[in-house]
Amino acid sequence: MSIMQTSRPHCKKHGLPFKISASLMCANLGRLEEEVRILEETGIDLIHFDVMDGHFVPNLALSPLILKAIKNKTSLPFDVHLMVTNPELYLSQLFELKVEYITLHVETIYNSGTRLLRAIKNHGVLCGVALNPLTPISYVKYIYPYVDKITLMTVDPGFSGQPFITTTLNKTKSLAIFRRRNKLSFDIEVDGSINSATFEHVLAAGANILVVGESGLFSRHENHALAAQLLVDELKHIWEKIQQSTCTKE
Ligand code: S6P
Ligand code: MG
Repeated sequence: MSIMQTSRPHCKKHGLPFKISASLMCANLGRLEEEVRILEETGIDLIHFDVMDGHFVPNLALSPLILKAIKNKTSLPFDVHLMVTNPELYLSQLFELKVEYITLHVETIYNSGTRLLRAIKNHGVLCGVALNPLTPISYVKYIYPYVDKITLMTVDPGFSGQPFITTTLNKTKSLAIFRRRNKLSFDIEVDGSINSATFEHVLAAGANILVVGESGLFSRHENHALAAQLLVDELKHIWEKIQQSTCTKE
């Protein structure tokens, strides 16, 4: 096991000690129902659902209306990544839709942070906080008691297809060390350009939820069932390699 990983349950479907979260904005938007079913059958763990308001980020993406149309087409849990200036405007809709995770950006909740995080937890929803690449991880010291997951953005939020920001790797390592030293159990998720070029680095750094979009998943093959299978196979191979190299070092 990587020195950065705490002991994590292995997923029953693919047998790996980390989760794979598929970014739905990168799927075929013309047949979302079929796409979520394929992802479920192939052993993907979570649906990553990007909501953008054209204000916090200069782009628009999925919306609660689309979420309503597909939420009950799969039993996979949904993680709603809110890239919006006023996340509180969306919470009641998301509670009604019974999403499993809500992930807010720390940059949007300075004035009402713990109140919003507590409201999410009080509704029985798992709570994530995302940090932009330029946001220091020191904020985690103040929010960790309220969260189930910290998402480190490894690109600037707003678009798929951007290059990985390599300085975020040290943030992931530092966060994993903080988690281990304090015997905490929150998940560490990475989002943005998570693909064959970066899997090994982010896993060795301690991430245990990988958000895969265009570059990591859907561009592998036009048949997305096959694309997802190729991804799972590659991740198994990479995880084995990481374990072997850790054993050799010990
Ligand atoms: C970006 C968004 C992400 C993307 C995903 C795209 O703002 O939060 O979830 O959908 O990162 O993947 P890729 O492989 O194109 O970077
Ligand atoms: Mg996202």
